[in-house]
Amino acid sequence: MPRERRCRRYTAKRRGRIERIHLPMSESIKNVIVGTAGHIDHGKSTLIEALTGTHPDRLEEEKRRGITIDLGFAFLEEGGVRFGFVDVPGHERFVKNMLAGTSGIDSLLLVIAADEAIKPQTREHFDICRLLGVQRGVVALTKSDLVDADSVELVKLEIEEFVKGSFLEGAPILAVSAKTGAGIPDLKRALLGAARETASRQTQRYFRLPIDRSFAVKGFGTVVTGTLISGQVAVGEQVELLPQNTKLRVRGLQTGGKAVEQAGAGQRTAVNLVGIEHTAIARGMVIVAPGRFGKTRRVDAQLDLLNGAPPLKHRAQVHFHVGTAETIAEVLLYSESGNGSSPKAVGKAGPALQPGNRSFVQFQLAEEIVVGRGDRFIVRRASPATTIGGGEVLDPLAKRPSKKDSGRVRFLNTLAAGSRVEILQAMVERNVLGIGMAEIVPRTGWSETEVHAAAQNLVKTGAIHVVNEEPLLLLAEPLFEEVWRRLLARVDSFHRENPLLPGIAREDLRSSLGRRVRAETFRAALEDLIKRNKLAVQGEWVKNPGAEISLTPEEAKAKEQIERAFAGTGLAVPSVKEVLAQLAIESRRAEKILQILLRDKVLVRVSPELIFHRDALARLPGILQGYKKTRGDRIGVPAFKELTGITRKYAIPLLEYLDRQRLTRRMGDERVIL
Ligand SMILES: Nc1nc2c(ncn2[C@@H]2O[C@H](COP(=O)(O)OP(=O)(O)O)[C@@H](O)[C@H]2O)c(=O)[nH]1
Ligand SMILES: [Mg+2]
Repeated sequence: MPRERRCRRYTAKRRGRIERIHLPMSESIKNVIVGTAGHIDHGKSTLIEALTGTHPDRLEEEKRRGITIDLGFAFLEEGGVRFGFVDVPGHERFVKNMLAGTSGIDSLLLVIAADEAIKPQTREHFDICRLLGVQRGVVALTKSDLVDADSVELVKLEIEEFVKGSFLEGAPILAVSAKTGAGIPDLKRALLGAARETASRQTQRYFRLPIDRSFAVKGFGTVVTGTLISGQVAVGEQVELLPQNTKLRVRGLQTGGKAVEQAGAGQRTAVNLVGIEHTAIARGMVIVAPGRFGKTRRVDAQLDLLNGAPPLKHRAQVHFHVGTAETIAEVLLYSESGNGSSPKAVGKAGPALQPGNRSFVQFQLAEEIVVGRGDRFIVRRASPATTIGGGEVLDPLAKRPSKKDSGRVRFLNTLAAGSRVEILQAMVERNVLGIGMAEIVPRTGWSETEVHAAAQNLVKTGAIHVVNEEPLLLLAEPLFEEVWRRLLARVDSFHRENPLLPGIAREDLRSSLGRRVRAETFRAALEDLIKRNKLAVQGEWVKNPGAEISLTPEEAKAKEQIERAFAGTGLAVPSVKEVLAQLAIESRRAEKILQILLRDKVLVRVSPELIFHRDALARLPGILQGYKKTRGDRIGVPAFKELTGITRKYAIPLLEYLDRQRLTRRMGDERVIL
């Protein structure tokens, strides 16, 4: 079929597709998640209270010790923006908790005490925010009431130097005091300014919420909370808990402390779930739109090693943090040397990754987690526990590295910098079996609509072939055409080798392709070839459209002789062997001609040794009915022999044949004529 026609058909069928899309959220309010960062005791939690009226420390131990251990949350609605604040612990022992909170933030509130200035966790938290790709924020110079104006100016200079060249370069640095309230209104204004520049989160993508807390609420049951990072969710919907693969129903939703019918990306969200104990859910798990995300133990990524970090060796062990999850991972370094396509990540160690450098890597994870393409992650060293780098997930469902896969680095480059169309093409081309929607969506994070649009584009350029539309299955066009060629060649050779057979059995044709071709691909290619009149189907046989069985004159004569031999003897048929032996042609060809007669049902095989002519068998019902009328419906073997004039050797198989044909039914030694 011409290419244009194929792609028009694809477009036409796509019309009228229905996807589960939520209506846009009715209010025009913008949701922005702000995360704190900074050294312990620099006044982060107190500042959140000064801004929102809510003290974010909620654990008994936090209140008693006066330090933040885990994440805290507070809300503020101001100037058309709904702020969700995530307060993080500053203590170096709780960086792990800090990471879980920081992964979902849109904007940073970097807190630095005027009396202490920049301290170790100021640096580490700031590094983490840079590596997580946070785009904007403000700096609050807290405890300004404790120092004089000159000191404030000095610390400001120090901070300007510190953030130079980062996303915070040029961001407001505001002296505030939670104690006197000085500077708090200015800080709110600065936060609003940053919020206005924040891009709205992707509500059109599929729903995902990494869980940071799970608890029980009296009268409601299990509630989980987290920052809703993409898509939307509504009360009554079904969601999937990963990595467990448990389907659960959403009974209720809260955002900003209020019950809502629907929550969207960029909101701190509490989800009341039906059908699970809160103790079965832990931080690091996610709830997602069913079937749209996959759990993984292998992630291909781009890793940036921090300047101050030690060199990272091939197969080094690290802590891998993404979303609210954390797991131990082994790092395989992909080499970009030479032609840029040899994976070092196979076997032998190469040079270590140097501080300040970037590399493609594979993380082999100790535990299954859920990540999406484009997710930012952080890598920490086990001891001493420090942040050494971070980066971006390129392939969340990466395959095991292999020596044979020489195109991996090129593929990762495409994933890092290519357009959607380029990425889809590369993905399809790297899958000899083809790739389906069920794999494309979790690996790319695109919506089905986006996948279809990119696929249509590639069908037009002739790069890929739509093997199946629903569910979508794509195969590289050259591979599909290869299947065509192989089918045509196989049918051709079959005809050549079996001139007396009408064609090759469908199943034999299918298995000639081997296991590297899916059943769907075989079906689609065969269908195409039939439509294009390159092949034809006759019953279970696939053949060349023009192919007819052509007999030589001797073969035609032999065919007549065989038929006559059986037709002329009624039910007292000759032995097959004898008939074939009398023919002038060789036995193998004679056997084939016999097969043709059997296939055309001129002859009927009644038992392995006995063959009858169809005319002889056609007379039997009449004979039996005549017997039934005069002598009753029972007939024994001797009576049957007498009636048909054949010996016991023939009578028994013939009666069994009649039983199978339901003309008679066996009862003890006799038959009932039906
Ligand atoms: N004088 C003064 N003390 C403050 C200010 N902000 C916080 N503090 C105190 O600093 C201590 C640590 O504050 P906290 O908010 O727990 O710090 P965090 O560890 O960064 O969350 C507490 O005793 C606060 O009362 C401020 O603006 N002025
Ligand atoms: Mg605190």
